[in-house]
Amino acid sequence: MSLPADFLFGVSTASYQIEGAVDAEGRGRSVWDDFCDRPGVIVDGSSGAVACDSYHRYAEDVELMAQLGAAAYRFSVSWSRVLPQGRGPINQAGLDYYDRLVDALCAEGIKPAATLFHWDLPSTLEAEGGWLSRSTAEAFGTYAGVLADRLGDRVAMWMPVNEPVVHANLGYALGLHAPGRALGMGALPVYHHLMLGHGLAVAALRAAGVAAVGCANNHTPVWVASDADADQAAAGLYDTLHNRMFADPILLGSYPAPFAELVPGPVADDLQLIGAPLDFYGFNYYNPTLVGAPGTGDDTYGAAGGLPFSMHQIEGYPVTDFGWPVVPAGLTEVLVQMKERYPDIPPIHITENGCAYGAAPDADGVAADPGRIDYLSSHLGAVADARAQGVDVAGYFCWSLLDNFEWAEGYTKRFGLVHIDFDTLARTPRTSFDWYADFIRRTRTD
Ligand code: PNW
Repeated sequence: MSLPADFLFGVSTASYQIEGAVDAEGRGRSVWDDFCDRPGVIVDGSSGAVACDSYHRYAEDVELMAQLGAAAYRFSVSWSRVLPQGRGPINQAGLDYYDRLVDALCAEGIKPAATLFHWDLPSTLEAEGGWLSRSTAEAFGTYAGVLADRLGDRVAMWMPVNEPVVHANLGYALGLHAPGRALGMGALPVYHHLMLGHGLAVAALRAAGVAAVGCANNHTPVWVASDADADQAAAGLYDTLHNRMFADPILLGSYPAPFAELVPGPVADDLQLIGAPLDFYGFNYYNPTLVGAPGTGDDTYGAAGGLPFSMHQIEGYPVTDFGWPVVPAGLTEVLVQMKERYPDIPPIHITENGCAYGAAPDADGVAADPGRIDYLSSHLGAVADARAQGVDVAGYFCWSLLDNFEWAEGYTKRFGLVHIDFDTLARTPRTSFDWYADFIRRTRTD
């Protein structure tokens, strides 16, 4: 059970979660700036206004990655830093920041891997309906071309949209993330426009001749709460919504039943774009999901939107600081399932996997996080198991390099290999950082 010497090891972050500098040189506002201004939506009342200040401290962060031995860095570009109005005039200072970051990575031999949209939509586009509007998808395609023109000669991997399912569900169906709309099933146009945005971005990136284009979809094995017919039906529906609604159009060029008929717009033409071949399939995994019929579980999802399923707590596994169960076998299970469902899937990269454990430095400056070491080692083992069963997994990006702004959880959940003191912004690598560095080194040389 091992990984090959050429396996791509990386770390992952996202713009609004680490950059700070929200008032820097020409940056426009994003929906996350606006959302954080609403009272009560972020548990600690915080925002990403400063976060890790990586906009100013990126050189230190690249140095940490060099120490780690990371071969790739997945970061995201803030759309409103580059195009303050979402389209139209370019903010050169914003583009210059990503240019410097990419150069610094290349100087260390670290492959830049860029996500174009990790949830921080320019506020001007939200005012036009955000992802409910087709025009947002069109603006996204143009934005992708702007980035390809400037960074296409050096960025090794491109991922248009991070986790469309999480953004659509939490941002537009449930209202727990920006832009804070609680539309329930009324969020369906968002699903399609995120996919159309993906397709238009892929076309723009291909036209510019960039190195490799993929995606970054969240997947979860869906477990059924009981054998009851109603539970099985609800779990099947949730599986379709979470695992197939964004993978089918990308990999098969069609939407799955029963949602296919409900998707608005000139869908047949759009699917041509959306189903264009990719060089890799980016895959984010955290934990399995246990689902039953509405009214049978905690009902966070069902109660919020009158949705046709209900979420159950998974018992019998260790949990992270987030309360998420640690189930490495779930990663093998869902990877094997992907290969069965999509035999022609391109090579998979795990574009996110990680856990919240908040260990702070002790009096000797040691931040010991054995829980994260267990999590990472067992999930890397799960990747090796999937490979042994014939799934081509070519890379793994740990979420995350740094503790950061964890969306509605503010700074209360810490996912970093590196601890951040949010008062001083001091960076302290945890013991998991040393463990991962050693794992990378051993895999490369064994
Ligand atoms: C991902 N869920 O979000 C995101 O891509 C990251 O920005 C985030 O920091 C990380 O995972 C940890 O949360 C998710 O409710 C948010 O299933 C919520 C869920 C999954 C992923």
